[in-house]
Amino acid sequence: INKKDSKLALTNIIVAYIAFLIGTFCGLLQVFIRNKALELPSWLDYYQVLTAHGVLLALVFTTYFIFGFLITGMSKTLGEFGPKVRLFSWIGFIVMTVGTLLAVVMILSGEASVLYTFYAPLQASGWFYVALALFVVGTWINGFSLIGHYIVWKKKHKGSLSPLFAFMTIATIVLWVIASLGVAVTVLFQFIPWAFGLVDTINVELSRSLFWYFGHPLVYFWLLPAYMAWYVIVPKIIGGKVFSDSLARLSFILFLLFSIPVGFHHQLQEPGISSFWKFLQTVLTFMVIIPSLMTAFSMFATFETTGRKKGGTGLFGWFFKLPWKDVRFTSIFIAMFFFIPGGAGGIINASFSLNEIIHNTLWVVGHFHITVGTPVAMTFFGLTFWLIPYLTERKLTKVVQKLAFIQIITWSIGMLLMSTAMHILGLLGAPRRTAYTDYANHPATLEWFNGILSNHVTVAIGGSILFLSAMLLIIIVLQSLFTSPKAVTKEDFVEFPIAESDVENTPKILENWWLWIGIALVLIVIAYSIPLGNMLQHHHHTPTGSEGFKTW
Ligand code: HAS
Repeated sequence: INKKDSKLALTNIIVAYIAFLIGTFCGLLQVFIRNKALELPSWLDYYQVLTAHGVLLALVFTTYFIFGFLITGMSKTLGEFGPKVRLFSWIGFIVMTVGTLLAVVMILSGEASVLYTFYAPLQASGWFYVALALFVVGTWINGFSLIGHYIVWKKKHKGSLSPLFAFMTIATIVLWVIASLGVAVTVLFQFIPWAFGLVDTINVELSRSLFWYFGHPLVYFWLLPAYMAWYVIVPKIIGGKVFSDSLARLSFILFLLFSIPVGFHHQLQEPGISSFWKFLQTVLTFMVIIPSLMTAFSMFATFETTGRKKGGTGLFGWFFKLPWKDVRFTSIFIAMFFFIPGGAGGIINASFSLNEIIHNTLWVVGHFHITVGTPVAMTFFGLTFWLIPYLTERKLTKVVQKLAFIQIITWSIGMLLMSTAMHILGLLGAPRRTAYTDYANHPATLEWFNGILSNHVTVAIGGSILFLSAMLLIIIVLQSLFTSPKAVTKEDFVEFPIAESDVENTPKILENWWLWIGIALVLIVIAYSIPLGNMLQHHHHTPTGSEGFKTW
């Protein structure tokens, strides 16, 4: 791609990996604190480290990496950026980065130990919320510049469907913009006035609801770029084609429709929302599972058809024809594999009354380490291995490939140990998010840790292996950025793999954005308007609300 575009993409990816380095280090501290093997110095607090870990990995690493990947793919599939698009992407990057730096300063100075979910009644310095607002506005500028690039392409190619990669990028950005309106509203109208002392009270239930209106689709903002790699890049690496262009597009449209009106499934234990609305959103949550099941089906179909084409016979012969020695494939395959228990866990969480057993326990922490922490993160690793050499025009050396194998295997083992322990401890009742990591040594809690898999040692061993794996990844990133030899011959150049996708039978209606955005908004209004209206009203009539919440 154009050099100027690759510089833009690389800068985003570099920030992602700086966040990854600090974030994973905080993760290491985390497991040792839980194990009581480490006492933090007095100027550091448990919740501060936990906040840094969550914000840097779940929010900063993911978002920057996603933009790096989308920018590269959009420049590759739709052609190089025009000067305006490029300028806006840089402005977006700068606004995001000012926000990120301010947020990191606030967290490190102990002024924002409110965890990555930051909802009320926890309160941070007002500047932390200003930082969040800047970050979100930066993503919008970045997102709209990608939409602008797409519109320019569409105008030049009237009547034709856009390439699958571009279509999926737009769906992801639209999802993000609609979702982040919720967090923007709560930050601007609730948190900033409250944290700067302009008002005395905050409507806690409303803030949590607006947060989760955003917080759930946020997880699909992480997942969809990973799915883009699964749908568009993996088939090319294994020598096949996209299984079905319409299926792929339809699944992204279903995410757009059903990702947002489901936030209450994070609030099933909160008393301020009536069961009817919780149940409605539970049903919609089950709708958003469908596009993931479609994706699983599509992946199996791609693997089987490609494997058979390569001569695999019998029931499972095709399986052995897949390119297992190619780390670009194996990494993402393992990522997919982790999503089977990850997704099943999600279905358990969403199952209304079952949620009572797992809510606020370590199970949830286990769940998100095998959703965002492996399927998504390891897909991003799998992309990193070739994406950075592609952008720096360096070789993907044998050494890097070997290191990459060790990296993904250690990550898998670490995650398996750590998340299994977390799931079991959670079922036994161990709470998440508490600095009382020994649970005051209560006899009932001590028993939790007697199991072979369910003890803090397993978590600590898992966490340490993960940290080593993270450092390996940093070495791979540094080598691909600076020390791998420059590509000279044609074979040296690393390709950006994009699979062929037949659009002949794809209905044009799938690219009718206004239609889908319209339906998405209707669903949001149905799921949210009455319960949010109730929250606004009830707060108004709560006489003791103000002082009560202030002292929480
Ligand atoms: Fe979740 C909590 C429900 C998916 C992330 N989730 C969280 C939190 C995070 C998170 C970060 O209903 C914690 C938030 C906090 O801090 O409080 N989640 C779901 C459901 C899904 C789901 C129904 N979650 C995700 C994804 C995430 C993510 C994706 C990140 C990227 N989650 C919940 C609920 C809670 C929750 C409740 C609140 C819990 C509480 O009470 O606090 C679904 O989207 C899952 C659908 C997925 C599938 C899997 C399909 C499988 C595929 C792989 C195919 C494999 C292949 C390889 C082809 C149905 C696509 C095959 C190879 C072989 C060899 C077999």
